[in-house]
Amino acid sequence: MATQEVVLLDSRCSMFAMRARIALAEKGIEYEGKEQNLADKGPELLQMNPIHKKVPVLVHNGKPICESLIIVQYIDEVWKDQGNPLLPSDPYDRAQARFWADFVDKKVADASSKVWTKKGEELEAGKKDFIAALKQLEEVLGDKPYFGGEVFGYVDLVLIPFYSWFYAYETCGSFKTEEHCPKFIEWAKRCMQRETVAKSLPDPKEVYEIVLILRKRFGVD
Ligand SMILES: N[C@@H](CCC(=O)N[C@@H](CS)C(=O)NCC(=O)O)C(=O)O
Repeated sequence: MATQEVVLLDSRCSMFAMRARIALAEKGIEYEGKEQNLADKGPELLQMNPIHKKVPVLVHNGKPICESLIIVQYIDEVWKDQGNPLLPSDPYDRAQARFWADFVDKKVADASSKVWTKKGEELEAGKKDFIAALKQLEEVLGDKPYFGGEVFGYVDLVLIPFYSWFYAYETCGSFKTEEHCPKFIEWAKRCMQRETVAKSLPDPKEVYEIVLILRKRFGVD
């Protein structure tokens, strides 16, 4: 393959950016990571993602690709001969994997954000929805080691970044996920043994520090 210039507009504790980092690691792609200040967005982010103005953005040979699910699929397609295929080859299995990735974005992301940004009844409702979404995912996982079956795949990659936020969710919401969803935690620990995942996720305490700052900024604390 000709020389590739790969840049990731990144943010260490963004679960969406973590997805891009894991996918790049899975394919063994060398890239330049550029940490963005989301409280004061720089010109490169605004130019490369003028619609949403969010990270991650993958800039491949000068051209931007936005939205983490699209970025991961792009990486899987462009570097298809490198490393583990992330999406299944069968069209039906691929559609199912995309469905559950969409479920993660709609249900897990939404409920989990309520767990650290809300209080009182809204917090309780967020916790309930969060646990319900994880229980649903446990059902999908069944007895398989990964959502991808015997191998780590697209849904595993899309979901595992949330695990680095569990300490913050549990501390803010005073609950233990493991008491409700032990199989989910077993799956998460299995994924964390994978080098590509372990090196792409931040320390949960680092996430918690940021959550405390954001809670003050949003007026939660
Ligand atoms: N749907 C987007 C979500 C990306 C996103 O929410 N990124 C956050 C960081 S976790 C961000 O850049 N926030 C800045 C802002 O909202 O102004 C994706 O999957 O890439």
